[in-house]
Amino acid sequence: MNRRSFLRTASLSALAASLVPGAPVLASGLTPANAHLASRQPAPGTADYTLRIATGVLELAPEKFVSTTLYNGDFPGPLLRFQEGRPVTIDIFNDTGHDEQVNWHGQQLPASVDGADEERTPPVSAHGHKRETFTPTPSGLRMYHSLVRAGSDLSRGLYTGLAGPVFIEPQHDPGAYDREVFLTLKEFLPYFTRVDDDTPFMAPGGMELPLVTIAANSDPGAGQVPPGYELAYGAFAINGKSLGSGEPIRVKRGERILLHVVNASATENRSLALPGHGFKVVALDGNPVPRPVTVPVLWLGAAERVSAIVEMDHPGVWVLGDLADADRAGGMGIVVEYAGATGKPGWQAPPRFQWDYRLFADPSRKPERPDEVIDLLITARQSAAHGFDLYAINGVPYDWGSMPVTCKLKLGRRYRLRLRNASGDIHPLHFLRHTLELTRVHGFATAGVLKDVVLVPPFQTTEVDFTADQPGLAVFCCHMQQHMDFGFMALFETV
Ligand SMILES: [Cu+2]
Repeated sequence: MNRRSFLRTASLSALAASLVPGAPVLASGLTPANAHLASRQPAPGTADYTLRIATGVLELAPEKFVSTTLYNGDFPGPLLRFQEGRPVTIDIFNDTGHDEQVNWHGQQLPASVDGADEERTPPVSAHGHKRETFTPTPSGLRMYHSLVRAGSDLSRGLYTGLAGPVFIEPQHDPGAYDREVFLTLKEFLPYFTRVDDDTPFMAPGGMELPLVTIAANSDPGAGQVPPGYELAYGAFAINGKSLGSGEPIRVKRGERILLHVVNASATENRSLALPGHGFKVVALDGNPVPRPVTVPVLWLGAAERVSAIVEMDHPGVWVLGDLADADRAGGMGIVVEYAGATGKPGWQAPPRFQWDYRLFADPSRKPERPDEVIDLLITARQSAAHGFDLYAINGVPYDWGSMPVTCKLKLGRRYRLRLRNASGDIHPLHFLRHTLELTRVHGFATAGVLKDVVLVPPFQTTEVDFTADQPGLAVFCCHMQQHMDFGFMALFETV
């Protein structure tokens, strides 16, 4: 057995073991007694970055500390700046008692390092160390985060503070800005509720009645059981500080600030506005948009990123914050302070505005015809999984017992995913290791907007195209942790 197949087998048996309570099989193949020491032997050579996964205490505000799992003891994890096409080495230490996966969200990396159990990436084993080497691509704003099943355990996966920004320097940078500011949005102190507070922020554009009918037929018992658990949070923060507690963003009149915003939420869609200012959106999920447009509000589904230039032309002290009053009051904001300005930070609600991906598309372009169309029908059964809503793609909730391949793709072929959402939720759908081009939104054809997370509104069909240019396994899922954990996943394999 060569090293590679050993690793693969070992990681699979560890996965299998993790499904059987009490089975002490470790990914390293060592016994629990000696694994701790052996796995800590540092590999030779120096890594470009080191990430250490451990529980820690985060100070969100004076005298308000939360306990969670962090990278390098802080939130967000360190900003990792890579150069497109230049290999990097990352040392990852896992001081927790669970195997972890560091997912390189938005990059096109081999499944062996991408960071997902289903893709058979060897995990960073509990109390273990792993060294990863890869060649970052594509350029732009990416992120890294924990990608493990949490289920009902709110101390795991994206419910923790395990997230951080990645910026991959492009080979050519248009650079029409003075400086960059990275903002990572995150909630803390998660708990369950049965209140659904999804923000219906995208133009409804009409529900498709066939999808409503499918939803009703696929869950005839809905309404006769309590609603499934939803996530709520006790604290909100940008860059790990609740509004008013951290350092403000200090600016000068006339400056052009390039904001790189990462929504690192486990479950929430977020918004941001800055009174008296507009956001010129230049990239979505790190990919330059065909048509940069200035908007009064940014909207980001879970794991979405926006890069936008703000002209600092409205002096004062302002709150850059979420539109949801309760969340902003709970800390989802950061102060922007002009040089020489004083006083209490001001907030005012922005003008009414409907976020729509098509704003940033090239209106003259039509989508190219794909080689093949794949239908993915999304349904849900209320409270069907121990009180959680159970999701299915084409009638099948994903099975982590066997982690089957859902669909095979042919290398080089252009596919269209027709995402038919017959559930009442808006889902941030994510395809790992690939870039998706939006080709139909709210019933209209569109082209040119490239993303890796796409918000799919309820009872609508959204279409995205991609080229199967990444050999091997790739996860398709809802990026909301509790949807992902309760069935909402498929596994593609390109051969
Ligand atoms: Cu979802």
